[in-house]
Amino acid sequence: MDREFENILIKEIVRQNESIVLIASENYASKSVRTAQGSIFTNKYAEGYPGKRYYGGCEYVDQIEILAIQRAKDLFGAEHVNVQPHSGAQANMAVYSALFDSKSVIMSLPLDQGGHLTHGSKVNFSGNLYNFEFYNVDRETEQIDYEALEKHAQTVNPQAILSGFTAYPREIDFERIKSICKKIDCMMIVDMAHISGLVAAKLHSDCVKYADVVTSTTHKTLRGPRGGIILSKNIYAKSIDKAVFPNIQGGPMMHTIGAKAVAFAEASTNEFVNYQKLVISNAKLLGKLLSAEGLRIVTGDTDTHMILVDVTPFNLTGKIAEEKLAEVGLIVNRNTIPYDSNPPRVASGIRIGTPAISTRGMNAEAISIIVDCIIGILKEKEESKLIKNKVKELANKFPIDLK
Ligand code: DSN
Repeated sequence: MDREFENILIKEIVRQNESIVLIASENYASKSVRTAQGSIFTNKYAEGYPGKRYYGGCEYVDQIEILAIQRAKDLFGAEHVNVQPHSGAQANMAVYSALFDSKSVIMSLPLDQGGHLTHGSKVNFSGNLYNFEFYNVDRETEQIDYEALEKHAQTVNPQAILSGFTAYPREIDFERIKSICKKIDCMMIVDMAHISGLVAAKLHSDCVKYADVVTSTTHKTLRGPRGGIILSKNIYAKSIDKAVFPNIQGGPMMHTIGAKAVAFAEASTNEFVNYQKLVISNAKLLGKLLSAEGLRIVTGDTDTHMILVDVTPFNLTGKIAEEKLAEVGLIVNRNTIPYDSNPPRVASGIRIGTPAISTRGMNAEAISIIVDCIIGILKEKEESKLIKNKVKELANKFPIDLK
């Protein structure tokens, strides 16, 4: 192996092993997934789709892509699946380019209330090329007010309502959103990147059943390789496939598509359902214990893999909290909270997720140690060196195979 590369890799293995990853969008892919992703399928060009490639020698990559598509269809009950998007952002870009033009109005939640960069932010292609109209969470409940969304949608008359968020801890009522879309005769688009593992395990309301088009990453709660997918009703299949290739992408990453196939099979097991149950119960417990210590949990609770924590009761900003926690090996990200008075670089909150620690097998006992460490460092109750040792000790009790 390249020495310089290996030296850095070893440091990252130690970092991942000895820190406690609480970033809601991160996880540890299995060895089978990583083996597939590191396989010789990386050597193959395969522009096009199975049976319709622009290169010779595609007989086995065709089999791999068909396998990934069939497994994703079975897992999510989707009519059509495109497994080629390199990322969630690429998946969203393909969907917009397939379905909308610059005049189309798409309703979405803004970035500072839990939406994603690709849901219409002005610093992103989405906000520059398309016409987004934002809905909001309610100031009091910090949750989506579906009645207000319906009224807003009736006045805006959008081509689509986009839901599925990056920093929204509560279950989304997809059935209700579908009924709004039906009333105003618009499309329903869902970006389920954060919750796709929960949807696969049937522990979250099912968006695939209701939405016209669903996008996702494959590496968050779904625990696959870093990448994207698009699920849709059959009537959108042709235009979405054309939008992915040849419109916005060239050759698909066949090694990643192979790893997606492996991950979809893993996600269809009972073991995966039990894992997702642990993800949710760990997140609920974290929220409860942090709230008992005086931190404010945005929306008061969680139904998912994440909590959003307002750190202002401790006179901290999200940025400072993130930095203090990182010092002792607790890795989170700063996050705006609804109607935040701080800009995103500073933010008043931190987002904490349990997918990665649950993959390590951490449960209630570990959660209470994590909470002690979080409070210890944020309240400066104990020397950071001591807390860092506790974090390392806990991490070492739950090893991960990263070789
Ligand atoms: N940046 C990802 C997240 O952390 O939620 C979403 O793409």
